[in-house]
Formats: sequence, C-alpha cells, structure tokens
Amino acid sequence: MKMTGYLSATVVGLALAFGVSSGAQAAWITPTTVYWADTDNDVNDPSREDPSNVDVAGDGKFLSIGYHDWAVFDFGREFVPTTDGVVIETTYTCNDTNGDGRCNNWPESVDVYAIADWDSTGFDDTDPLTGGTTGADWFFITDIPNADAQGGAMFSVTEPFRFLALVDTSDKQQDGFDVDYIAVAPLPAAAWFLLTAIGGLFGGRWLKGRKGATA
Ligand SMILES: [Ca+2]
Ligand SMILES: [Ca+2]
Ligand SMILES: [Ca+2]
Ligand SMILES: [Ca+2]
Repeated sequence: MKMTGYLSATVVGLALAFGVSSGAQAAWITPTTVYWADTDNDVNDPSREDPSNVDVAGDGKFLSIGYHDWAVFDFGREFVPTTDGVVIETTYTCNDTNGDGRCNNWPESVDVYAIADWDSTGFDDTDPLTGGTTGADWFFITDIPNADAQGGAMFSVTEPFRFLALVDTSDKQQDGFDVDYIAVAPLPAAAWFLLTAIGGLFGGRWLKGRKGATA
C-alpha cells in the first residue's frame, strides 16, 4: 500500500514537472501569412496598415482591422486540438468602468473563427467566411472584447485548423480592433498522453481526496 502511494505521487510529480517545463518553453507560433486589405479605406494611419505588426507583442505596432472588416491569419500548417491561441489588442488609455469588456473610449471587439483549409485566392472580399472555402465551414471560437485583450486574451481551438479569422464587431465606427499580436501554441502530444493516462489511473483517487478534504 505504501508502494502504491509512493508511485502515484511520483507520477503526479513527473506530470506536474513536465507540464510546467513544457509550459515554460511553450513556443508561441506567429502567422506565416496575413490576409488583410483596407478595401473600404477606413484605416487612415499607414503605420496601422502593416500586417507584420502582429508578429511582436508589446512593441507599439499593431494592425487595425477596420470597422466591421476582417483579417485572416495563416499559421502555415495544420494544428491539432487542443491548441491555445492568444490575441493582444492595443487601445490607448483603455478603461472598462462600465464592465462590458470593451474600452469605454473605444468599444472594439472581434469574433474569432478557425478553419483547416481555406482558398486564399477565391474568397469574397467583403466576407472571408463565405465563398472560397475549399473544405468544411469556418467554425466560431469566441468573441474578444478589446478591454479584455489589453494584456492578452487566451482561447482554445478544439478542432483541427490552419487559419484563424478575426472579424471586427466594434461599436465605434473608426479603424476597428487593433491587433498587436496573435499566436497559437499547441499542447505537446506527449503531455496529452501523460495527462490522459494519469487522469485514467488516478483521477478517481484525486476526486475522492479532494471531496474528503473540502467536506
Ligand atoms: Ca477597412
Ligand atoms: Ca483599439
Ligand atoms: Ca482601432
Ligand atoms: Ca505588435
């Protein structure tokens, strides 16, 4: 009995160590290509019109998507579930005292979509989510209000994907949501295997222990 306890503690310890170390070295992957154009000319500052601005976080350079416009980010290869994503937005002197997740002065937001296969040459200019897709439909992931994304808004993609789309849903009619940074970080397959195995072997025991501790 003593031996069983010792073994389980060791495995849990290994899992935690592995999780922490893989988290620490989690490589955030930035897009290889950004599809964006200011077709209706509502982004009036050229410094906000460079798609490569999204590659570096916190550098003061961002891409303004445009009011109710969009951008598609190609991450270069297919990622399997579950993959984490992050978006950092820039709004100067943002505060959210009305608590709706958006900056009071610039209430901006985007919807996030993903797809595994997308025809980057055949889509409709006004809506990348209709027309031009070569496979299944884009799937909706989440909405991101800008106040919540000043320090980075995280989300999880639970289906295979290669492309992410941000579709602007801002209230204020100017240059829309301002993307400082966007990146994805897949959870290593080895970590999934380990966590799944441990959950199967020891999950019940953990639950019992926690119930006992809190009761
Ligand atoms: Ca525009
Ligand atoms: Ca902004
Ligand atoms: Ca803006
Ligand atoms: Ca940036």
